[in-house]
Amino acid sequence: MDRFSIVVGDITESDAEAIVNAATESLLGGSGVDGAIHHAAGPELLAECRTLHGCPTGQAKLTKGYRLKASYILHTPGPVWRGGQSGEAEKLASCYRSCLQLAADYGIRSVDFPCISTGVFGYPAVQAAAVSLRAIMDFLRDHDTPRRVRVVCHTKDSAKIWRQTYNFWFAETKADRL
Ligand code: AR6
Repeated sequence: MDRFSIVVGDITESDAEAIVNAATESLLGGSGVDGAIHHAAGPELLAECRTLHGCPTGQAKLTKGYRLKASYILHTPGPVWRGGQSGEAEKLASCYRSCLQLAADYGIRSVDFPCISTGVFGYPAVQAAAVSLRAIMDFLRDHDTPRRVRVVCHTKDSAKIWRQTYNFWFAETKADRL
């Protein structure tokens, strides 16, 4: 899938047209990637977020990117991990689908995601990677926009998990290419 890749980095430095924020339902900022994005985008971001009146888990809302290189931010609150029997997987998949659908609606050509829910919200990394990759791949199969999607892992260890999961489930085999 040449429209998709997994990279290591700081998503606040992304050159994608839109980056995704692993937000909280209030959309009023927090720690982790949310805090880093608000810090890098500047106070105008919080001012716009206040006008949005929050966002339910699994859905997404769009703001401008302000001082970021990215033109837009897609804010999505991921599920809190409660052991896996509380609809976490469906909600996590919904975060990715909602962001990608919003990007498609706005004609956004490139989107970078962080590993939603895998920090403060405690979603186990391997399970999150499998669910998230399935949601991304299903969307890209069915839609032409966005053209490019990346997962920006904050650490090499997390990128290793995502790449192994991708290779196990999604990498094309030689037989697929024949
Ligand atoms: N670039 C890329 N990834 C990052 C960055 C960065 N600059 N900083 C952290 N990560 P988290 P959550 C990774 O906790 O679990 C906030 O308080 C991090 O290593 O940011 O969805 C919100 O306001 C991890 O893999 O988000 C919510 O209340 C991933 O981003 C809550 O935390 C997600 O970790 C959301 O929790």
